[in-house]
Amino acid sequence: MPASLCGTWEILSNINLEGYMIALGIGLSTRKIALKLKQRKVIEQVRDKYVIKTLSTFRNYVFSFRMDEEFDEFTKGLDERHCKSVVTWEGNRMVCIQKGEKKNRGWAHWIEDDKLHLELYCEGQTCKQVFKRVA
Ligand code: 1AG
Repeated sequence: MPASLCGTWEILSNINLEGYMIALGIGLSTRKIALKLKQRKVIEQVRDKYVIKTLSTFRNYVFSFRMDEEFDEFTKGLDERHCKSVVTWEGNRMVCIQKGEKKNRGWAHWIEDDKLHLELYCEGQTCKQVFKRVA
């Protein structure tokens, strides 16, 4: 079982969120706001169900899933698209593939040096975020 991703995490670095948002078709004014946000990530697990919350003063994005089970994801408050998503473990990485209108879309979370890492990718753009544990 990989190191637990569960807990509350605060963002330390955020590389190429701009490119990722452009790939998702997010407009300029929303991108400007989004770039300034201090994101928090709260990851919870009850039995086989995970809840991942991305929190900010502007918007929150919350969803839940079971490992290895495809689910309908609606990226409410983000790019507002519907995806068929599935999350699996690949070694120590929690990997999500988001099938939908946007090609080559997904993300991966893992722990490295006690930090939570996240890569978000869409149509050739990758955003890389690192979080420190706060609880
Ligand atoms: C995600 O995390 C995305 C979480 O699924 C949000 C991260 C970055 C913003 C993504 C796209 C930008 C779209 C619109 C900008 C508008 C608002 C920004 C609000 C940001 C806080 C919600 C993957 C994984 C599981 O951690 O969630």
